[in-house]
Amino acid sequence: MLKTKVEKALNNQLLIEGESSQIYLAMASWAETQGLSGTAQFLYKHSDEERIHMLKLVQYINERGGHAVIPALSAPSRDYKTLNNMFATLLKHEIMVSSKINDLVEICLKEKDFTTNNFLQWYVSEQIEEEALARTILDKLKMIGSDKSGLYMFDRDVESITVQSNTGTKA
Ligand code: OFO
Repeated sequence: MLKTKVEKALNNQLLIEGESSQIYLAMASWAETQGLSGTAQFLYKHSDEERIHMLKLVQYINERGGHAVIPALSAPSRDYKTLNNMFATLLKHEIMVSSKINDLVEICLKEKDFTTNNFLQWYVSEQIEEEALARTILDKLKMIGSDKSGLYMFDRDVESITVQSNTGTKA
């Protein structure tokens, strides 16, 4: 049975993951309107992954005798100005998510909920990978600068940019 404090914190994380999914969906839609179809596909996929992060939490909370409450989600920004700006926003968002996951782990340890701590370790590793991926993409965009053919190739290849292809840590 989940302790109230842990259940509340997990429900809060569920909201963050749901909002992440909406943010990436908004980014995908913006990219598509800019003719960046590769980037849009990358972000649609990322949005689906975030929804799965949320779903895992919903099921975990309920399996442990809690109640996963499905929250209202706030509207994400609709305009991201430039690709660079959008991925910088994405990285900042992932850094915020990582810190929320760390806070959640801290609560579990304080409450001696080692099962939930164990469950959360998947999110801890996932965050390391997601931050690394966002940094890799930003580095690439910095290199490209305003070079149109570089941007064309970036958009064509972004779906295959993975942490493994750049750091050797993950597919
Ligand atoms: Fe982008 O990460 Fe979920 O957890």
